[in-house]
Amino acid sequence: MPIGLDRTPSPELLQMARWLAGDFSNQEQAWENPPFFAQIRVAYRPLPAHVLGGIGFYVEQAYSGHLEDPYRQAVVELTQASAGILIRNYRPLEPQRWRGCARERADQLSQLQAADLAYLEGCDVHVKRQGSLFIGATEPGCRCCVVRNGQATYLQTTLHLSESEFCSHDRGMDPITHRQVWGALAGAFRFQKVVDWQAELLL
Ligand code: CYC
Repeated sequence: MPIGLDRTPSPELLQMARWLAGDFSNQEQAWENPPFFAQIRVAYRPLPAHVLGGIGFYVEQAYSGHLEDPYRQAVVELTQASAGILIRNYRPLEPQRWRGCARERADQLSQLQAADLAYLEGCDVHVKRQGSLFIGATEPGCRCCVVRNGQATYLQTTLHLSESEFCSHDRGMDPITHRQVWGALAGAFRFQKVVDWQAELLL
């Protein structure tokens, strides 16, 4: 943890954590617009406080018929920064060990340690509260490197979080042309919470 970072969660940070804690589905959007939006589930499972020392989530994103085989596993840490909220992104070093822990095997997350994670440099998401919304984007600098289908890209993501919706738009961009290589072509994914885990934040 960087020296000087304030660990006391602000009311704003707690609000964001409560809205984020849950299992989300974009079923409505996928039904409305099937060619453009696959049906996806995204789970933000609260981590026990001892894992990162603050507010953290274990994340699994999967196609809705294949929850057992997530295409992305991550850990995010919500921290208070002077200019707003900063989300640090991590990748588990042994993803297969944690597969399924977002939903069925969540009790095993108590075994997770900081040493099991690699911090993803350049992938911090900067978030600001605007009225009843949290709005965020990856830090500037094109440094969040993601290799997908053998192609080097950098990730540019945007986030809109309210009490009822989690909207995100992950786009992989070509580092030279800055054109979009992967990610939704028809705008953001719109997720609604189908299971609420905010009681697990124990704050
Ligand atoms: C990757 N999505 C990422 C990465 C970030 C985010 C930072 C790069 C780091 C990583 O690989 O874990 C997104 N991080 C976020 C967001 C927040 C955050 C939104 C705010 C809470 O802290 N993503 C979607 C779609 C789907 C998708 C449903 C289809 C486009 O939201 C895919 N995201 C997706 C993929 C990757 C990714 C495939 C790359 C995973 C890989 O490394 O292969």
